[in-house]
Amino acid sequence: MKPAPWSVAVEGEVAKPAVWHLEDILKGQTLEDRIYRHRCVEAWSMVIPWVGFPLADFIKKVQPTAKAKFIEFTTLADAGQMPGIRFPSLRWPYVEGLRMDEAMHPLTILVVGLYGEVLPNQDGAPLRVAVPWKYGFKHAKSIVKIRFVEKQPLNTWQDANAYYYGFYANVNPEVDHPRWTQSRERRIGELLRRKTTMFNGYPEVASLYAGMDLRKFY
Ligand SMILES: Nc1nc2c(c(=O)[nH]1)N[C@H]1C(S)=C(S)[C@@H](COP(=O)(O)O)O[C@H]1N2
Ligand SMILES: [Mo]
Repeated sequence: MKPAPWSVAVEGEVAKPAVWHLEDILKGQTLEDRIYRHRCVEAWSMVIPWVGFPLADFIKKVQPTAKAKFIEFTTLADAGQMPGIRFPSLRWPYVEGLRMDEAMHPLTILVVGLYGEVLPNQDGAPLRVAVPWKYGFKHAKSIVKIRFVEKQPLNTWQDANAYYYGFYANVNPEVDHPRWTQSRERRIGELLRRKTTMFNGYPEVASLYAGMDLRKFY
């Protein structure tokens, strides 16, 4: 897969719809090391040293309108470079989404690197999102389009199996996957399973969900 040159189309409820070259997205942007816990919906976890910057920084530049309630990420689906997508295991391209307040939260980052190096192709080069209080599948890799929308987007796993996978996908030890418990996780490199913590141990996001039934909005 060729991660350069790369551009991202910004569309929908936004003051300045445009195609952004990756260099322009990064222009003047300070990159930060962010060491995050990463929790897979399949009950393993690891600690990941991302390199990136707040998604909010980019959102402020493109100026969403008052109608923008959600953000939708569409990712590269190029059968020439990605022969695997000829196998219709999922409906491609892979799509993910966040509510605007989740997207604007300072913990939500656009990622361009890993372990202090440029992001490898398999980890979502050249641009992916990281949302550390949500299961890994919310982390859209190789983003080619960012769309601001009024209605909640249909993300790929919800489309594939809405009973198993919801839109929110917040790490929650009290809401089990239909086929396994989410109360524990296997941290890669450790022998014994550890307890999973609410919002993956990021309680600062709890206020985003005040009053919501997180069993219903899983
Ligand atoms: N573009 C894109 N991003 C994606 C996916 C995908 O299929 N395409 N799959 C998601 C899921 S379900 C998982 S498990 C991880 C897989 O990341 P990995 O290939 O680094 O293991 O990426 C997430 N982001
Ligand atoms: Mo996955």
